[in-house]
Amino acid sequence: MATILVTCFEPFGGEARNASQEAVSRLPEAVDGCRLVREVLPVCFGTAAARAGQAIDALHPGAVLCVGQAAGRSALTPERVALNLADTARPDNAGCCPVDVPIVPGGPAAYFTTLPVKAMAAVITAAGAPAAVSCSAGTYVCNDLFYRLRHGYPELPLGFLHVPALPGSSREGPSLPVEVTLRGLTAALRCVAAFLAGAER
Ligand code: PCA
Repeated sequence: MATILVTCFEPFGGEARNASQEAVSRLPEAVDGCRLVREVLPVCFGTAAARAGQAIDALHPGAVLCVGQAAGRSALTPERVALNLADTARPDNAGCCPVDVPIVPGGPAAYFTTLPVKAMAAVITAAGAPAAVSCSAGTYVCNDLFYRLRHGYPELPLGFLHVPALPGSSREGPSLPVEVTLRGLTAALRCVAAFLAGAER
């Protein structure tokens, strides 16, 4: 049975909850013949990817889907691009606040996802959750994780999905109930499972 590693993030930025963690914790043990292994990551530049890397090295998953919260977005957004740039005015959970620095000095400016983002967006929509392909994962910890993993595991089917904040979170702006996010996330993972089955054939 193939394994899909699904990572999410702990709360950050003074919020009590992170929508990615709430949704990922509600996932079933398996979808469409793929075992799902969950990992909660710290919102820390570098450390998040190191922890995810340990899980990848231990599990040898067939695919990895990293999930994070994007406050301000109203849809689930599979990310197309990881940028070689860390730039934030908001410290991470360890107090790090990189400005205008490359994630991997000398590394490529960007990596594309190796997951089928358009198909994922289509199945999320079909499952009744809002979805759109995104071309920017930002320049904070989510992008840092995505870039470092694409850099370190170039052959692995690997991508990132941003999800909206939860209703009642401390930030103003759009939100989505966790049940809706979970429905979309499950559909996206089914799509990844089908992609893996197709790749094995
Ligand atoms: N979202 C942040 C980091 C952790 C999370 O859930 C981001 O988009 O970078």
